[in-house]
Amino acid sequence: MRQRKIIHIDMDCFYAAVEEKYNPSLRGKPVAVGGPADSRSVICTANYEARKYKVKAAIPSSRAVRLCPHLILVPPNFALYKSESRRVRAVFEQYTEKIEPLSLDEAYLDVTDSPRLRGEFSGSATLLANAIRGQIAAEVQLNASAGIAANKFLAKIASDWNKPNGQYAIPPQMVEGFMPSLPVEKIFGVGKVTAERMHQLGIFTCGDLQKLALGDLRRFFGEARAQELALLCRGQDDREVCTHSERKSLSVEETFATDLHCFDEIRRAVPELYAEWLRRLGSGSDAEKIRGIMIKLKFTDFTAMTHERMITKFPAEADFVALLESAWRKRPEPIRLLGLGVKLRELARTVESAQLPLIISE
Ligand code: DCP
Ligand code: MG
Repeated sequence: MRQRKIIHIDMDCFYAAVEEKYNPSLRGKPVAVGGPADSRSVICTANYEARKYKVKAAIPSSRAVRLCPHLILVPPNFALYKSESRRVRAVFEQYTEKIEPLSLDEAYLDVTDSPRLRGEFSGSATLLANAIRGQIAAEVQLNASAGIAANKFLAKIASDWNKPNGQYAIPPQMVEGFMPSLPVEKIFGVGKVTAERMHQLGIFTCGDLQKLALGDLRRFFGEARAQELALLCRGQDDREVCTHSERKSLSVEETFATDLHCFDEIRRAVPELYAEWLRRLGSGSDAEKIRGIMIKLKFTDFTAMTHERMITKFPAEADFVALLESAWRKRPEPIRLLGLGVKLRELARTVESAQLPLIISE
C-alpha cells in the first residue's frame, strides 16, 4: 500500500481560547468554561493558567472553584464555538479535500494527494502542517497543535506531544522505536476497564503487548479485538480518513433529577432510553453495522464508567438490562446518569484486509 500522509489537528484549550479571543481581559487569568458552581454542572475545558490548579474538563464546576477560588467561570457559548470551528475548517479546505472532523476542535486531514504537498511544500507534510497552523493563527487568531504520521492512530498521538501550539511528526522509520514505550492507554478503544485488565496481566506498554502471541491476545481480549490490538501496538492502522460523517456509535443518555439508588430503580429507566435510542437509530443502514452495545453510568461522585459487550444480533431491551446488571454487580452504587447505545462498524476497515506482521504466531 502507498504510504499515506495524515495530519491530526487539535485546537488548544478550544472553548477557553475562543472566550479569551473575544474577551482579551481574560488573558493571563485562570479561565474555565462550564456551568455555574452552585449547580450540578461540569467543566467543559480550562485554560493553562486554570490547569495549574488541576481544573480540567469533566470535573464538577463546584470542585473547580474550590481548587481555584479566583477562577473565572464562563458559561459555554456553543454557537460561537461552532462558527469558529467552521472558520478553522475553511483553512483546512485550502489544503486538502480529505477532512474528517472528530469534534468541533479536532480533525484528521489526509494530505497524501494534496497538490500543494507536492508543490510548495516539496512533499513535506511537516511543512504543510506548520503552514496550516500559521494560517489558523493569522486568520482565526487561535492556536492549534498538529501530529503528522502515516496513519490516523499515530497522527493523533503525535498532536499531543508538543501541545500547546506545537507539532510533532512520527515518520515511518521512527515507528518501530517509538511504539515500545507507549502506554497502552494511548491505544484508541483501550478505556479504563481494558487498561486495568492489561495492568493485571502485567501489560503496561505497547512493547509489552508486542511480546504476546496472537493466541494470547485472543484469549485475553476476545477474537474481535485481538487482531486490532496486534496491529495497533505496532503502530499500524489502516483506517481511512472518512470525509463523509460516518457514525461510529449511537447513544442516548439521561441525567436524573434525583439520584437513582437501587438496581430496580435504575432498570426502570431502561425502556424509555431504549425507545429513544430506537427512534434515533431510525431506519437507515446503521442498524446493520451494530457490533456492540454499551452502558454508561455516572455515579454521584461524577466518575463515569462505560461497559461494553460485543453483539451479533440486533440488541433487544433485555440485552441492555443484562449488561446493566453486570455493570451494577461491579459497582452497586447510586447513579446520577444512565446512558445506553451501540458501537457501529466502520465499513472501511476489515481485519481480513489488514496485513498482520509475520512475527505474530499462535
Ligand atoms: N469538551 C467538553 N467536555 C469534555 C472534553 C472536551 O465539553 N469532557 C469540549 C471543550 C474543549 C473541546 O471539547 O475545549 C475540545 O476538547 P479537547 O479535549 O481537545 O480539549 P481542549 O481543546 O480544551 O484542550 P487541549 O489544549 O488539551 O486540546
Ligand atoms: Mg483541543
